Amino acid sequence: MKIKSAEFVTSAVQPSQYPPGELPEFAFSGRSNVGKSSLINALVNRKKLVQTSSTPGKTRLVNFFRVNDELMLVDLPGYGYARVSEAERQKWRPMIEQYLSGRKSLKAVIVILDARRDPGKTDIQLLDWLARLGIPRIIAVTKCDKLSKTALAKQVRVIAQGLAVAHEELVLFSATSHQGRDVLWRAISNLAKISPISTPSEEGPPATI
Ligand SMILES: Nc1nc2c(ncn2[C@@H]2O[C@H](COP(=O)(O)OP(=O)(O)O)[C@@H](O)[C@H]2O)c(=O)[nH]1
Ligand SMILES: [Mg+2]
Repeated sequence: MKIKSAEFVTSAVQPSQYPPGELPEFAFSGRSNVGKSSLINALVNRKKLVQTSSTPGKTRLVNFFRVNDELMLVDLPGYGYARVSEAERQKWRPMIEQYLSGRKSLKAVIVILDARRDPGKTDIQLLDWLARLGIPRIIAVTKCDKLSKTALAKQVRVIAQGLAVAHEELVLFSATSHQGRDVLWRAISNLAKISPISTPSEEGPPATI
């Protein structure tokens, strides 16, 4: 995917504040501090399009980013951070639920897990919601650079088993090495029905078959 432009559009707490759903949309979800913002930044080749933080649990908004005027990337509030109150922790739930159940332009959710952690109840619940709503998912395991090859292979199986998915389904990612970036773009482009390599200016005449 050639990134020609990537820009912040708006932050929203409720559907009335969402931008018009004119472009195919992809949302990113995962527990706080999983590396969600870093993954989006790595995808669009920007260091700071999305704010990253070593203090988890800060993002309470649904943030929209437009890429190439072709698609929209959405950073959903992170869930399950232990050091905030239960009431605070529960705030993400209606926000995410509202977004997932009502957003017509949503093509898929990228569910992000930390390579070093076992999946939690909320991760499983999220996958369950998506299945029930009929929303396609892409499961990305990030921070892969933090584990040795052997440890990673082992942990990938643990994660797949915990989520009850085939381990081949997991996209191994690293925001530091950009491992998995192309695989993720290919999956997104396929679902958005846009070409991962060609851009309007690069497109030649249509190929004859
Ligand atoms: N080594 C490594 N660190 C990462 C990676 N992704 C995120 N981090 C770090 O993990 C912390 C949380 O990342 P952030 O993207 O803000 O997580 P978010 O809360 O899920 O948006 C930050 O200190 C990042 O620098 C990765 O792929 N590799
Ligand atoms: Mg974040």
